[in-house]
Amino acid sequence: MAGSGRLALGALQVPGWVRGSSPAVLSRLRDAAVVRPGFLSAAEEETLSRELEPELRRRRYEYDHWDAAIHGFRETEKSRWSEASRAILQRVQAAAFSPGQTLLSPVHVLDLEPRGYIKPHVDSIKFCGATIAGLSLLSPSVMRLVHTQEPGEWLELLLEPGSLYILSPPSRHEHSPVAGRPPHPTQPQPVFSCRGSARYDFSHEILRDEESFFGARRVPRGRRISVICRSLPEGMRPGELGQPPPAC
Ligand SMILES: O=C(O)CCC(=O)C(=O)O
Repeated sequence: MAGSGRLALGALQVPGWVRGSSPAVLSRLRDAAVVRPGFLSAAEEETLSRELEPELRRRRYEYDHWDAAIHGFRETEKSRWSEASRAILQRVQAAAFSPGQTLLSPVHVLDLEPRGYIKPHVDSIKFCGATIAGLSLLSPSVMRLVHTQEPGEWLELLLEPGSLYILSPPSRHEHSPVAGRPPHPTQPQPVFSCRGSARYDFSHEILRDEESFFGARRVPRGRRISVICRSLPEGMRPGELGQPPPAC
């Protein structure tokens, strides 16, 4: 498991903000779970935090619904942004989404209090499309991805404030490592191989403070705000989607 993997000698770290259980997992998810540290400048981080604070402050933190994926959080879905924030979100869109992907509007904003955390979950294909991209503000945190069938296969992402993470399916050009070789040129090409998909084969979670380690490094958790852009589920048109749950 990832928790004991913290001490496992076999755990690999490539580069400084991604570590995984084996070279195979790191290589398989290389393009499917990406972190871009320092994506935001300090001024951009400040712009987003300042804009979000009044809206978030009006809401109460929620705790302990037995089946809830998140503990100690408040949230908002935000459609109207200042011009400065819109420019940041456009940079996220350009960095994380392909031109053909339609983004879900509004943007989801999640505020985890210092003891708050997100339990392991696999995103529902009903509410989330192929790609999610999240900006982290205020506190560092660790996102852990664990294979749903092979719990020994895991990846951890160090999410510093100002970083962007992107979870997406492997590119169309990749092929399943199970098959071990590319499909024959005459075979129909899959849009993407689900094997190795960080979105659907792996659960993801944000670790609670007591478990917040990146390898041997303690990552103390404070209040964390994430600004999450999601693509529209396959085959769905804007406006057709119901209210997505806090962690979809
Ligand atoms: O807060 C985050 O960055 C993660 C959110 C999440 O797990 C989700 O939207 O499915």
